[in-house]
Amino acid sequence: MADAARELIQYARRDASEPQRFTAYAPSNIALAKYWGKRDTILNLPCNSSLSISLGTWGTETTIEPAERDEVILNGETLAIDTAFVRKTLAFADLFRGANKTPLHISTVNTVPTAAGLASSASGFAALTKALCGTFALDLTEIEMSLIARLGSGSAARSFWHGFVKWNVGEAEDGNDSRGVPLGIEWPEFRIAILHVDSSQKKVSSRDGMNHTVETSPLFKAWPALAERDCSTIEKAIKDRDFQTVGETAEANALAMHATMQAARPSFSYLTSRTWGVLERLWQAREEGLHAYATMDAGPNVKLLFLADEAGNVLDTFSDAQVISPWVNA
Ligand code: 2P0
Repeated sequence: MADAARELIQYARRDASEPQRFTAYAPSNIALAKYWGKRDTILNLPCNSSLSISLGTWGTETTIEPAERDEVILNGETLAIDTAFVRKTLAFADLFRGANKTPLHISTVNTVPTAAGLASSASGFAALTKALCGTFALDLTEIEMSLIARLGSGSAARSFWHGFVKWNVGEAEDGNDSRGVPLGIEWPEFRIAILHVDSSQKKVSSRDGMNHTVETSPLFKAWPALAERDCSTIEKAIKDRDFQTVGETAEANALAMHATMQAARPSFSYLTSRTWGVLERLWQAREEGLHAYATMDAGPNVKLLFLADEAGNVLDTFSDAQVISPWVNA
């Protein structure tokens, strides 16, 4: 499925040393300009560029070591070998371990509070890629690892750096130019707050939701150009430290993405009545002067974007908000 990735991995193998124990961490990320829709569902090539902010100490830590037989552990619990998580993890490890299939013990710990509903495939596949590179002594740059992790989950391409990261849409058929690039900009006052709405398992996976939208939503036709424009607007506004444009564009972009799903046939939505209740509260508070904006992903939870000096006001309006400082301890 991924000949280019296999070649890259083969090329990067430094020596024939035995696989070794290795631990790696990758932060989770939230897109300010969303990835929604693939032009290639095998290689996870997107229809548009996207731009995210990483969540600092909220992410995934993965430890890999050679073992007697394959074993996959998630948050301390050994998983049955036929679960979807194990199958996906081992299929991805196969890209690295080649024909001799070295048995591996793969332990994944999500450092995201479970209630936040953010334990993501993005940090998971990024940490897994880094750990596999360490275990098999591969000399790959972050950009190269981002290309490989994209094959596991698109949004993982953005989880190799702290701060703002752009995933360029790329043009190449094999996807070699479709990977994350850090903007290299620090904005220490930037804050994200998670407003927890519901942690029940989503009914439509983001992968299925994306594909169904591309195939059936008449509104999707407008999405790639709009998303590309929003991505550029947000990138420029970040460079200009223009928070209002970042917030307004990110909120509009998220709502436009969710509108493409509502127009799908049949329609579906990750947003619930409670999500809309939170949004109405936010919009009311904004009319009264609160300087915060919302974004939502493939689930009902709301993420607020604001600057440090608004943190008190955000907590006055949403007392249960969990505030993340992306640059603290990152
Ligand atoms: C994003 N999402 O940009 C968008 C916004 C969800 C909504 O990336 O099929 O798990 O593994 O490439 O990366 C979630 O999709 O999908 C996602 P696959 P992924 O963050």
